[in-house]
Amino acid sequence: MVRIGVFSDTHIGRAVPNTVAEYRRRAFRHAFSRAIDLFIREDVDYVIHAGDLFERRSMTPGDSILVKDELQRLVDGLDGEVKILMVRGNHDGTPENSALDYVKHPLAKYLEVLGDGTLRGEEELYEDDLIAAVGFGYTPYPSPRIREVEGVIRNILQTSRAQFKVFISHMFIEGHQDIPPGVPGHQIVSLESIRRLGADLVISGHHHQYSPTTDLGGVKVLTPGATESIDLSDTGPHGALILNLERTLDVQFRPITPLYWVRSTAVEGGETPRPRGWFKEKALNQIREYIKELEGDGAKGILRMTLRGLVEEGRYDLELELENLIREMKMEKPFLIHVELENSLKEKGVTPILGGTLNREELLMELFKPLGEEARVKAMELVEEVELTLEEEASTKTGLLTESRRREYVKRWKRILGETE
Ligand SMILES: [Mn+2]
Repeated sequence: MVRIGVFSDTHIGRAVPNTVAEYRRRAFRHAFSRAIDLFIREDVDYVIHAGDLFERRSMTPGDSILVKDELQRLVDGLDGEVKILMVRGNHDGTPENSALDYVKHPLAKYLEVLGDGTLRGEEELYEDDLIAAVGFGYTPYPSPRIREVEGVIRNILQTSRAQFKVFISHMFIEGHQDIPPGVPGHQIVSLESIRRLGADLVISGHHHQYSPTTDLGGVKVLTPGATESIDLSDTGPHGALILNLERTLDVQFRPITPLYWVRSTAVEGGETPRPRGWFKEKALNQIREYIKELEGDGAKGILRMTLRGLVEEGRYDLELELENLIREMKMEKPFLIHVELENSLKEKGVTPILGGTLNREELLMELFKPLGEEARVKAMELVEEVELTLEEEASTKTGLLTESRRREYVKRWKRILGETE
């Protein structure tokens, strides 16, 4: 029997939101260590990480040392009888400048980073008697790219004489994961593309929620999800997978107890305009409830609270008032680490410029309408790319990109608008 420990999206170095940066950094480190504990306890033969090991833009030297030490602890705890396979995620950096290099070299004997060769169309394979593995590193265009290299992948997997053929990737898979709305088609890979690869097992990171196994008749598709809430709105549960491979594949999801609770809640005002005090009262009650639960459990926690509805006046004053009260509550009740307020209130009599019911994609479509169909598609693509780049590369202090990076996008925007320089 072969035992494989699988995890993904550990985002070591993530420190969002900024107000509780160091709490969050510790929480991601904690989850990583608990996953390593699990793999040692389960005496696994392989560990697979499906990308976003790090969050490169905010990671510190301490973060890479922690990961290196923890992987070394894994190797030692299993008497050197383990192989670690990884692919690069969008937060690990580019193929030329990947944070995975920080741990790859010190652990070279045990660790193999796969996937960037495959993206270039090369035959890249990890292989022993038991398993053959092909990786597929992050690309913003996985759907067309996988079609281009599918022949290469199928060929090396088919020629391998290993017992189990594994494909490791960092991408969205249609019909398997619950993909958030607004993700463009070229970022979503179809199950049909997956089926054609010739793998027995397909593992994908990128999606932060664990998805139960999809069985394509011979091909099993797995998403372990993240080990900790990446965004405060993530519901979890978060954890790692233990796979037992014999004739059949047995998949077990093992939750990881987080270092701090993360909870998301909302105060819903509905369509009726309500006074400020109404929202304040509801919000404070929900926070008190949360504190009670935390105290009961002896746990510390972060609460994300969305305010929605129609307020009679002073939506920003309300926010300030609440923030002051929350500050006092935190001093008094140290179980409460932080409340992240999302103020989505509308004020009575103030109509938004564009209809308030549009979702993000509809709003962009509306905004770019005057450009005409062809330019509109390009503009939407540009927005999406800028958004992704901001998330991966923006300075954690200013939230901005470097001048040279910005210039690239400005140039493209001008081209879309029909200007040539
Ligand atoms: Mn991720």
